[in-house]
Amino acid sequence: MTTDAFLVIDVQNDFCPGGALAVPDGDAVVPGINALMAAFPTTILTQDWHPADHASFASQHAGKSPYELMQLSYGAQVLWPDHCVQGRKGAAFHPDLNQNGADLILRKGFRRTIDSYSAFFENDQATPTGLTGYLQSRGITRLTLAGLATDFCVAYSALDAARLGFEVTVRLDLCRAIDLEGSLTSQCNAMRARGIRLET
Ligand code: VGL
Ligand code: ZN
Repeated sequence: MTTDAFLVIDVQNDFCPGGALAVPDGDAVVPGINALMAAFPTTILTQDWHPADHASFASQHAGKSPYELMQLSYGAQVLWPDHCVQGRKGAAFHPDLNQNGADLILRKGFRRTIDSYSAFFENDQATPTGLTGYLQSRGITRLTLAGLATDFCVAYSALDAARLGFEVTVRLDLCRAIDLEGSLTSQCNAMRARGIRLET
């Protein structure tokens, strides 16, 4: 069990009802995530943490609307409503999330020109966040993921973790999805194909 960690993705106000990029029913995951923390020796929280002029925001591109695709330097990027701006209320964790239970809070997406869905690599799939080293140096080999959103930051993190050789479980019952044009189904299929265990 000491080789296990619980990785809780982006349970922040902007992804909960009333937030700037609200995930339907997003806040429903909070009680179950809090309860599950007690079962793990290590819990890590991630926090989407963007500058106000972040390149993933549709507002930064003339004539573009949220949820459109755009080519950025590293490839295709979905454009989002402004969300999780550093230091603002929308970027704060949901007030009921147990932050005291976390060993590490990892911020991501703080570079203006590049998004970071995954907790391991930014969206160029090359720039590391440092999480791999943290986990490996602590001897962690198995990860359980939960949080928001299933089909973006949770799935990207789970897929990277599996590629890096971790044994990965995603607690779908403790995740909620954005589901853009079938993204929930396609990401669940991709995770299954990678050998990730999806628990409901
Ligand atoms: C996320 C879109 C943009 C997520 C973050 O946490 O899934 N999605 N930024
Ligand atoms: Zn974001």
